[in-house]
Formats: sequence, structure tokens, C-alpha cells
Amino acid sequence: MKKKKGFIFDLDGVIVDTAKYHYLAWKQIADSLNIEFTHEHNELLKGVSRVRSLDIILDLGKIEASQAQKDQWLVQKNDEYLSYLVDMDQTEILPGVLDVLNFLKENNQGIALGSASKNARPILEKTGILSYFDAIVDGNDVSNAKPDPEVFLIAAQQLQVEPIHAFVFEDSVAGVQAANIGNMTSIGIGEQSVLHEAHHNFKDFTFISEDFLNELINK
Ligand code: B16
Ligand code: MG
Repeated sequence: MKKKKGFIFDLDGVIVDTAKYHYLAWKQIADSLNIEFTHEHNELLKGVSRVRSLDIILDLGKIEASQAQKDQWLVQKNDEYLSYLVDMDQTEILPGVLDVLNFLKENNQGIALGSASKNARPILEKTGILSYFDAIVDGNDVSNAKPDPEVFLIAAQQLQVEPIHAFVFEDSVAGVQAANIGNMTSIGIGEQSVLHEAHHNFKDFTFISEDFLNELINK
């Protein structure tokens, strides 16, 4: 009998387009410090923890700050980010995601979340998709950030699948690297030029066919 597989979804930029809200919230901090912060710079922050993201921005501006000051900016950034999530609902789920989740559920596959975000659960609740997930591993559960594979390894373990039977949907370079280092199959969601290290690449979930999913399930 073929073994059940594990499908691990990153959150920001994969299930929901919250990357734009992270960007706006960080941009407000960067602007207040006169640090140039473009969409290109924002790529460096995708999949990266909140604390590390601030350090990257401060490095861009060659700014040093005390821990107390950093803590204040981290709270300010998260408050601003959360303000964008207040009215969030199912309409913010990215195109094609629900079709893939439904197909995997109908085929009794393991489904997990593997996100660096500490705001993951409220986002899944607000968008009404919490019940799809057999396991949820987020920024509250890990001590090592992507590209360390910890978040995905815990997710696979909770789904009770071996890493080689796990497939990771990721929009960030660090996340694709984490899946690869963890000996999993990485599926890049976004620009192939950015995510060229991924085993497979799709612009978005509408390009993922049932045939492709069946291939993974039957692997
Ligand atoms: P939070 P993912 C990541 O989520 C984001 O890509 C990244 O930009 C963000 O800094 C990180 O979560 C932490 O998020 O501030 O909400 O704890 O892409 O791994 O789902
Ligand atoms: Mg992401």
C-alpha cells in the first residue's frame, strides 16, 4: 500500500499575501530611520524571523541600537502589521490554495503549516482554514530560523511522515533552502529566477494540477 505523504505549507506569501503587510509595517520603521527599504530589500526578509528582519534592516542603514530600542521597534512593527490583519477574511487566501487543500484532504494526505510567523494561528482562524491542518508549527515552536530545516522537520514528525515523503510549498529562498537541507521536496511558489533552488516551481497555486499532486502522492 502506498504511504501517506506530508504536504507542508509556508504561510506568508504562500497561503495568504501577508508579505505586503510585513513590507508596509517594516517600511514605516525604515522610513522613520531614513533607511532606504525597497521591495528588493524585502525579499531578504521573506521567511526570516521578526528579530532577524529588524537586524537586516538596521544593517542596511548601518544603524546600531540598544536591545531596549530594538524591542520597542519590534513591538511597533508587529502592532502596525496586526492593524492590517483586523479585517482579514477568506478572500485573502491566494488563488488556487483552497483547491489544493481540498484535493489533498479528499485524498487523505497529511497537511501541515510550517511558518516562521508568530501570528500564524490567528491568520488561519480569520481566513477560516484552521481545520485543514493536521499539524501547525510556527515561530512560537522553533528556535532555529529558516534556512534551518527545524520548522519543517517538526511538521513532518507531527504528520508522522519521513522527510523524503514530505513536500514543502515555499515562497522564500530561505524556506526553499530549509526544505532542501531537510531532505524534503521543495516546491517554490513565485518567480523561478528567485526560487531557482527549488525542485519544482509554480508562479502560483492555480498552476498546480491534480496530475502533479497525484504524482507526488504516488511517489
Ligand atoms: P511574524 P512565513 C514569515 O512567515 C514571513 O515570511 C517573514 O517576513 C516574517 O518576518 C516572519 O514570518 C515572522 O513573522 O512577525 O508574524 O512573527 O513566510 O515563514 O510564513
Ligand atoms: Mg513565506
